[in-house]
Amino acid sequence: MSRGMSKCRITNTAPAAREPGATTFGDYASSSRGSSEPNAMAPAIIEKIKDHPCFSREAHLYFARMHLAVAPACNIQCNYCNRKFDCANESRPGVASDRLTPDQALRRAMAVASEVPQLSVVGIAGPGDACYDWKKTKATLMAIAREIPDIKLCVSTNGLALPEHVDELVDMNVGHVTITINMVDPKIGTEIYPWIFHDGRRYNGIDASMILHERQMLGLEMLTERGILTKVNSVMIPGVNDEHLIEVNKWVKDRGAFMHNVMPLISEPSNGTLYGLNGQRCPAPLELNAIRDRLEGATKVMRHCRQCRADAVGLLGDDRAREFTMDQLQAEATYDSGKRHAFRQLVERERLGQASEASDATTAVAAARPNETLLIAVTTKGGDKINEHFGHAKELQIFSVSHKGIGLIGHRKIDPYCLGGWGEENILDSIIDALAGIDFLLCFQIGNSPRNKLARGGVRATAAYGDAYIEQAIDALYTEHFSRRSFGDAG
Ligand code: CLF
Ligand code: SF4
Repeated sequence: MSRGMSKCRITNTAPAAREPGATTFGDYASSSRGSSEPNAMAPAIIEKIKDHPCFSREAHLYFARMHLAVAPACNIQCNYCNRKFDCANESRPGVASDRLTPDQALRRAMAVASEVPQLSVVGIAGPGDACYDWKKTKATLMAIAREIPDIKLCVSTNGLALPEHVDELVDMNVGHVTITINMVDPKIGTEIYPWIFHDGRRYNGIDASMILHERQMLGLEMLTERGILTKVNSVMIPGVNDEHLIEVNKWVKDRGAFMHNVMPLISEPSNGTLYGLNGQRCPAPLELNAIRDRLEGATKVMRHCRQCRADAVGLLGDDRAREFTMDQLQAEATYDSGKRHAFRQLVERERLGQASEASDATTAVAAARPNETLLIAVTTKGGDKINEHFGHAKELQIFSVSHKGIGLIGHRKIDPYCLGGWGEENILDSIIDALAGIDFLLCFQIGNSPRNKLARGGVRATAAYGDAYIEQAIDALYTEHFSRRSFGDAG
């Protein structure tokens, strides 16, 4: 399980060009038509990522994952982790309200797969380590594969116990594995890991980090050799491994990692982690973005991670776990694939239209105009559309647009402005803080009062593109902005 989050509410601020490392459907749609675009991908890879919400940015607009918290035991200690801490309102890795047996996990998965049409992936991400707590992980994955055969299986691990289970992962048709790798220099590892438990004994200090490093590299190589798609998660810890992540990226790229996800450290003192208690700071949004920009290259850089709970359910950023607690489930679960199949057909049709429109929008912007970057915040419920009311939004997706194109650069969490039908002024103030550096806000609807206050805070908000595709709307806004037409909005 990987963990680490910040109390920083803003996760990105700096502008970037079109997210070169991230995958959009436009990218792989064109590659399937034989394009020579740099992002062109083999059809087999496209097939693996096109409905995995973490391995494809575009897929996360449509598809959901669920985590089954069956693996509470862990074989290492990270200084950013305290598994005793739990809060139903916390959204971060390692947090889980229920620890499930494999039988309970199967019931929950069948209920969610029958009710959540977007569900495409079942993952085991702790709340300890999936490969160390192997019996429960394996029993759960086998049961899911038997009862819900059309679902993708995904595992997240610290890597220490990974090598001995790689062949079983292959046998169970687990297609995606994430390894949390925070260092490739064991000296740096001593500042992150006080101990590990391996081969029946405990190791401390440099020995612990040396063994962990060797096992992580071996596991990654074995997965690559066997054709399992891998993602590496790294927790960015300022002053400890921030610059070192460049080196980590080289090592994992050389060993075939498909994607690298650098996540900000979360170090709340109230979580009781060593870092939290010692005052270790979390990275500033600009620092995080700068590292991600420097990693862009052969390995894709993930920018849409939401640092999910170990029992998360639903689209990234829209957790539905509380709808599927064990006490709400039927004693006898059955799986009905109808909703998921109907949704998939809908998405296929939608994607065909969206891909060409997004591609046209990006081409139009790239062919444009002044060398200036705009930062645009968008409220969305999914489907790549501007379809969320400003007052209901819990997060903002942040895009940059310049003559280089359009790209997602991250998201910022906010509290919903409308509570019980009324706008909360103190929440609006915090939203204005979260919008620091943003030029425009595009949403489905917004009232006059918050729109005027946002304008005084320097953010021009509009509902003029409500229900439009995001990239089309950004293209239209960019064109309008630089042709200096008046910027009107009906609210
Ligand atoms: Fe879960 Fe992780 Fe599989 Fe995704 S999450 S096990 S790869 S299905 Fe995704 Fe959540 Fe980020 Fe993880 S957004 S924390 S990267
Ligand atoms: Fe916590 Fe273990 Fe995951 Fe580290 S690997 S974050 S100690 S559960």
